[in-house]
Amino acid sequence: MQNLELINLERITSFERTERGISAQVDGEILTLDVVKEDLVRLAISRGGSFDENPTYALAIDPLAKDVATAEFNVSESAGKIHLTTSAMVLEVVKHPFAINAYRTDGSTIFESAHTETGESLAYGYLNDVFVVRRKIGQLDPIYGLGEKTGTFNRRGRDFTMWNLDVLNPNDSGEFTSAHPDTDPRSDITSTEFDPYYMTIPFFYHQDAKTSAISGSYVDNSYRGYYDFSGSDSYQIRFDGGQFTEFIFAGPSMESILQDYTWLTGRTNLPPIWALGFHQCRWKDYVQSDIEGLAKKYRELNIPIDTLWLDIDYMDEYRVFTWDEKRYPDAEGLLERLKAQGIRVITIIDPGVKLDPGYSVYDEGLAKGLFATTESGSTYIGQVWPGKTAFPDFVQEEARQWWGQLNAEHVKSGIAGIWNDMNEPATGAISADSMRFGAGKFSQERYHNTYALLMAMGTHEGLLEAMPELRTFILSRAGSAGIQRYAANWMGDNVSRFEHLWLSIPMGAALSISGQSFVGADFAGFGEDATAELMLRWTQYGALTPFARNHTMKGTVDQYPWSFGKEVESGVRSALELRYRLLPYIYSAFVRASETGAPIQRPLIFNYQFDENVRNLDDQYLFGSDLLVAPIVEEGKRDREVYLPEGEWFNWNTGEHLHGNQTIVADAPIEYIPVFARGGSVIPMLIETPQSTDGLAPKALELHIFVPQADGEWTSEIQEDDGLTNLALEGKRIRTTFNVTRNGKSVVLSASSTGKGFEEFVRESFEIVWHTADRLNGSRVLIANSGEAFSISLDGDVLRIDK
Ligand code: MIG
Repeated sequence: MQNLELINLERITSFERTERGISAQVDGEILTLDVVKEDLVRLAISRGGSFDENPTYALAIDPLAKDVATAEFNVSESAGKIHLTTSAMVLEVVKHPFAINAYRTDGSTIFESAHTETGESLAYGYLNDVFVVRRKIGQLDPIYGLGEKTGTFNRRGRDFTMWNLDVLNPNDSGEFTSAHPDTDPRSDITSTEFDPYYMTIPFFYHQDAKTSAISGSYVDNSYRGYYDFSGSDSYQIRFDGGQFTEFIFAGPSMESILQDYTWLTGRTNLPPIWALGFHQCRWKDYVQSDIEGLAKKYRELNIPIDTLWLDIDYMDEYRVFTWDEKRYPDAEGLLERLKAQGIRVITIIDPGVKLDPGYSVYDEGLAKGLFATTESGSTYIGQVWPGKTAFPDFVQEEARQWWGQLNAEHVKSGIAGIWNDMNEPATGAISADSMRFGAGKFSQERYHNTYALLMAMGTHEGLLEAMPELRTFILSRAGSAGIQRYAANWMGDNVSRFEHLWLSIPMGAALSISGQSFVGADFAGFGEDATAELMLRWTQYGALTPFARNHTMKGTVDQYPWSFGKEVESGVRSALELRYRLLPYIYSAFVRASETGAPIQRPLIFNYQFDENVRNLDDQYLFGSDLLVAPIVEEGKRDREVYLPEGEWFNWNTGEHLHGNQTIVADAPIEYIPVFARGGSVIPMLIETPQSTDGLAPKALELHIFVPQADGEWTSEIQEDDGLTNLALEGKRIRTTFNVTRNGKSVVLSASSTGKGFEEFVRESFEIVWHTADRLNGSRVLIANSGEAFSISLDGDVLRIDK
């Protein structure tokens, strides 16, 4: 990052108390501090003496609106400092040299402005459109988050650019590769350290290495930005435009910060259950009968699958919202026949609209003035698959509505969901710089990073219009803060290498703690040829990530489950069968994510914040709150080290009972990867593997109880609902909370239920499977249950059931 001759803000000359905090004059600019909640404040500094009042699209709510309850606060002044105090924190503004510091009520630091050795203020500097904020950091303090970034989960020691990028396009990535010498991995777009990537989320966590306390920072700005954590005692945040608006999360728990962050920027909608099934995609010039053939093959081989995806070749010469009728003479019939086999179809939609007078989408966009323009007012032209293309100006609400209607029309044929690609926006060999938004008012820089979010917004509305009773499913490549409200994200064009399998572990975990929990990477890699072993290892891992899709690039070897011989085929089948049997568990994790933001693919630090051993752990993660997954990330490995955090763990594959706080070596024969269940958890599973989620209404569910040796109490939860409509939000569901209590020899599993139930509900029983450290392992009891409370106790050898 180049060094700038910044002008620093130096002196507060006056201040006043406002309805929500403080407003102060600082060298001709206005600084505002607003209390949102007792542990969440908003800082803002004007540009040229005024604030940009246009709302950003990232926020799901206006946190300063009159109807949002605020917390009590106090304003006081002493010894050249202004204090804004809530019950959880105090913000301290030093008048000269200007600095802002924040502390929790117990005195621990949330953040502190940096200054030079001679005391010069580095709290806020600017130069023309750029602003820079510099803060102190302890030498060993980890940094987490920032969404879709490469490299290790701990971001410390590196710097990052915030700019949505079509990574594989050399026209766009050249600027970034050429910034580094050939010896630097960042000079290679396929390296696991290349930066930037497809998405931009300026939200990070700063952990105090000594106390493990965590604070959070979200800068609500969509211009190009830079975060530099390479310094030993300070870090810097820079944006090249817009105003400084930052939300400060006092923490100290990562969980509460994420809850607040997702309150601000929104949470994952409840997804349709079929989106949690297995997805088969491939970029290839298929014809209709190929797709029918794939469905047939999956069913013949008894490999579960929920969707087949159509990449760009289904379109008529890449014109969006059309079908190539030669390749797909009877698209509707195809969709119907697949649906009858429980298979849904998702089609790709790029934002680039072919410049083609006579093509209705182009004509309409042009006539209504809904395409992005250049400074002179003419339609901006870029390049995507159809050649020269125009781009919808999604900053205009009317353009989003129009796009929504086009999607609504498109899915009427029976398409279940939409895949948004090239939405960085990617413009091929033509630079996007001159593409302007808001009918020419705004620069590319201002909304570049927001483009995919706005596209997803419009698409979401369109799907709701076409299928008002159903939950929507959109998959997006690019994205920014808030994208989780509308779409899932896959991690773009990775390559078929073990190191890219690894890469997706910290990347998925980081996205998940950055608000986007519906994530997954193409398995077994998009570019290059997958080997049999990579295919199997990646499927075993991918089956235990939130979004599970096999996808590969045109021209690479086939990577269907059956493409690598019988051994891989049966390994892939078992991996996918495990996912399908775990669907009640996975679905319940999504329900929680939609309610609290709690991640599904979790870094261990989320649950074990005080454990120093997990700070730099990025080759294992928690899948939901109760399963620990340790993928095989190297060719030829048949075992690996696994760190088990505190508590007790059960090896999922062997049943072995293990104590936490230790690193073990777990077996990983080619048949499976290491997975562990947390002691005290209740993991719900389907008894039989369905071939798809379509029409799924099991009569019985298995509950796996992992009984710890130590005394204690543990809770888990499962939600059952129709999986398709939003009626669950009105209480048409059954939510069961399980309690496992151990007290000496006595173990009690009790359950309570809430919810009104739903029509499709047919469950009549639970089959309880006990996992203990000793002889009871695997023993089963069937209890009648259709959503009522129950209690079972195990006292020594005696099992008692109370209803
Ligand atoms: O320039 O639609 O990331 O998943 O298969 C390539 C073709 C365009 C990039 C996507 C990839 C997709 C491919 N697309």
